[in-house]
Amino acid sequence: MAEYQNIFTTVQVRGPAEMGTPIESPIWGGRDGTPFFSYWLGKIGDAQIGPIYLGWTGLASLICGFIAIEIIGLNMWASVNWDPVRFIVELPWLTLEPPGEEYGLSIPPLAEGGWWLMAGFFLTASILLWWVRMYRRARALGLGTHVAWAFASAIWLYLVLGFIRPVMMGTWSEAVPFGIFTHLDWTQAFSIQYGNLFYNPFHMLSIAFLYGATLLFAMHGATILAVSRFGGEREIEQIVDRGTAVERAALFWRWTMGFNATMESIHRWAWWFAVLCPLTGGIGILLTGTAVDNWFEWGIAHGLTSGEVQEYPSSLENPLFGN
Ligand code: 07D
Ligand code: 07D
Repeated sequence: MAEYQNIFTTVQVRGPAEMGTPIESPIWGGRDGTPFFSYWLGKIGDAQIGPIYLGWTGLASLICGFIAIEIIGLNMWASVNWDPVRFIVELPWLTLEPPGEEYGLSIPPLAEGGWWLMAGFFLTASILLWWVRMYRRARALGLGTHVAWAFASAIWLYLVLGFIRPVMMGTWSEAVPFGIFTHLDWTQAFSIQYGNLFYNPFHMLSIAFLYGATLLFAMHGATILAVSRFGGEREIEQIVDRGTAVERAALFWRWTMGFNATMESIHRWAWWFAVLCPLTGGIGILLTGTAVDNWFEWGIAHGLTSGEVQEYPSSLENPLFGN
């Protein structure tokens, strides 16, 4: 009972900290920090904070991530003459740009993209090391490695955007800048330069999985909350007993739409939709400029559009196609 909480039973019972299963680590003791309890975090999750497993890959990842953020941040700060107020106020507009086209895939001077290349290297090292950490922690706990592989899908899109595609195009200048609004400008420019990304079928697939993942998450989250009055978020006994929260949840969907997922399959639905979003997206980006130069023309050639585009609002000129 002490560990049972839901939104209706917000009583926080304090017992001794739960240290988790013992682990063997020949080099490093493994977990750091004395656990403590947070009332407010207890409102949205487990009130116990720590201990955390740092380990070598975790430590190396944090160091690389810190170096990357440091390079990006200091370059941004330098760009406003080291003025701390402007740095904070203008942060969303500040940027660290990739090298110009003239440098191809060579290493440019620091101020002309060299810092960007270095930041990218450390950010990538940090992300990959974090992936190794996730994989290894899952293995250490005897889990499947599903979380690591889902993360790998996001890393795939990230690598396509910033490394694989630029290498295939023969220039770092194709890559994404490090900046909050400039990366949006890049996204917009990319779409226009390659003829409107909406006609890229893999962008379509990626969007379908993005929207689908949101829908599934809403349905699943709502279903479990709806049966939490019967203890639906609890585990095994709910899954095997008749008349339980889980059976009601399943019946709800069978009655409303004829079909219901199972307690296991709903999580496969969620995993695949989420994973397929950046996976298909990465394919779409990789094809752009390498196999297909203009998605609008590709759309005409493959019958997606006649080339006649209805303009909205009809009173305005369309800046993409001219009039
Ligand atoms: C809520 C989990 C927490 C993560 C957060 C993001 C940073 C960046 C960098 C100061 C859902 C932390 C952000 C560490 C700090 C500097 C230089 C995840 C949650 C809160 N984008 N994008 C954002 C990244 C790309 C696009 C926001 C990263 C592509 C559009 C944030 C990458 C394209 C919009 C951000 C990346 C693209 C955004 C909120 C990497 C096509 C928005 C993100 C590494 C895919 C939205 C101002 C969020 C926005 C937004 C981060 C890549 C398009 C700054 C780290 C190049 C259209 N992106 N993005 O909540 O408000 O994610 O922008 O690939 O409208 Mg982006
Ligand atoms: C970015 C994966 C990498 C992130 C990693 C995380 C850190 C920080 C720190 C926790 C998001 C690293 C994290 C470093 C950690 C802390 C604190 C995943 C990322 C590894 N689009 N579009 C997509 C829509 C248009 C364009 C995908 C919609 C226009 C480009 C998605 C619309 C133009 C690209 C999507 C729309 C355009 C995309 C991204 C509508 C611009 C991409 C999926 C309604 C004018 C990307 C194939 C994703 C892609 C992408 C949605 C419109 C351009 C489905 C809904 C036409 C260039 N768009 N888009 O998961 O894959 O991203 O395309 O108009 O590159 Mg788009």
